[in-house]
Amino acid sequence: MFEHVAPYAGDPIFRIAAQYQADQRENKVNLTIGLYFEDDGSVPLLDCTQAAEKHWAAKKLPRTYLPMEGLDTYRDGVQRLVFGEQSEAYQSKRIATIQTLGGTGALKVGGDLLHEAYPDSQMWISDPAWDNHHAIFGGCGIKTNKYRYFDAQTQGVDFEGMMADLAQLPAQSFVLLHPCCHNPTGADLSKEQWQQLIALIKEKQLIPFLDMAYQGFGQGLDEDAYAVRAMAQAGVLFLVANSFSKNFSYYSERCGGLSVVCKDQAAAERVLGQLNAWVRKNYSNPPSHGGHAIATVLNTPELYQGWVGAVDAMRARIHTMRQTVYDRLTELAPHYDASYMIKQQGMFSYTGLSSEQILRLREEFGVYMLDSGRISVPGLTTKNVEYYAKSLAAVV
Ligand code: PLP
Ligand code: TYF
Repeated sequence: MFEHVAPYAGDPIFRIAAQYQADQRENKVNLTIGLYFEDDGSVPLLDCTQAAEKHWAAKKLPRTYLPMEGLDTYRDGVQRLVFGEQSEAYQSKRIATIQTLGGTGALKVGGDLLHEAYPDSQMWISDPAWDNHHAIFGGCGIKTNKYRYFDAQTQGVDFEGMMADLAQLPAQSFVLLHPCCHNPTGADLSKEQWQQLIALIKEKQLIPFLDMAYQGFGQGLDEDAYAVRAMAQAGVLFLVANSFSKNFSYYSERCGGLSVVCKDQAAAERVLGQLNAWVRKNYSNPPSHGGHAIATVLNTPELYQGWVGAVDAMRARIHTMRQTVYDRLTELAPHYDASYMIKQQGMFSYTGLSSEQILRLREEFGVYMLDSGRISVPGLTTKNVEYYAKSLAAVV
């Protein structure tokens, strides 16, 4: 049986991360997978989630099934965090939200819903992309395509190219967008560019799917949600996947949310029913442990303040590392333009290095980044940032 089944090549990100693990050198640097590390190289377990987990464990509740859509308190917390409590869409109850298995689960259920509702529509994804976007939506039966996104010259967004590509699309095409901290490039749209894009989306009647996996890692929790809130305010109907993997450092608990902004409350109720139908067909209902902890943090003022402080600290450390690399390279290799480190934001940056340079960094210096030249900035710490800057200066 299964003689015809092909081997799985694996995820290229995990493949390079494994190469790093196998490297015996003490001064090796891991800039591969998107994980947030503290300055001592550890992955944090936040005080707020530890407190919430204890609180829940002490209640000794039986582990019965959650509803298909997840916990009400969690879903309400997601809406307030993503859209803002003052949002008209939130207050009019025209958003359908479910608790999902991370951001990935939200993308999958959202893709299933979209493909069933609009079977002839195709999905358009930024070039370059987080590879899994193509895999997930392809798995939903949706044909995926690319729109221009990154300008290698400016190391910023090719906004003209992006707008020109999206302007060609038929009505009801799906467009995958990153509201902040674009993975893999770190290059984001400005507020003015979002406004122009929203106008185009309305004119062409496109269906946006916003994937927000790094809320709080760019400018702040509210600031990073600008695109989501501006779109809701403009009356666009769209989907948002949000992930708590990074901003709660809660990767394996698989916590995220899928929100669908609808015309009115009645439409949101129907859409919630369809989301539940897709959850039922995919995995029946979400797990409760992480969900309870996040719901507790989002609904308890002291714990919430603690969480905001933790996110602020993670973001500040990323900023410091970005600035340090920029400052050191300006001194060590003045001919090399490292301004992308301070212009791009969030977890990732595109270094623009050649394949030869990337390979040399890996083999000669033990500095591991993805083949695309993407670095995960939190792999840098006060201990290794000087070594990273010197290694980079040596290959450029
Ligand atoms: N979307 C993007 C852009 C990501 O980078 C990630 C990765 O972490 C995800 C979605 C998936 O998030 P999760 O790990 O919560 O499934
Ligand atoms: O891009 C990254 O590094 C993160 C982590 O299949 C990740 O998004 C990578 C690959 C994957 C799931 C998560």
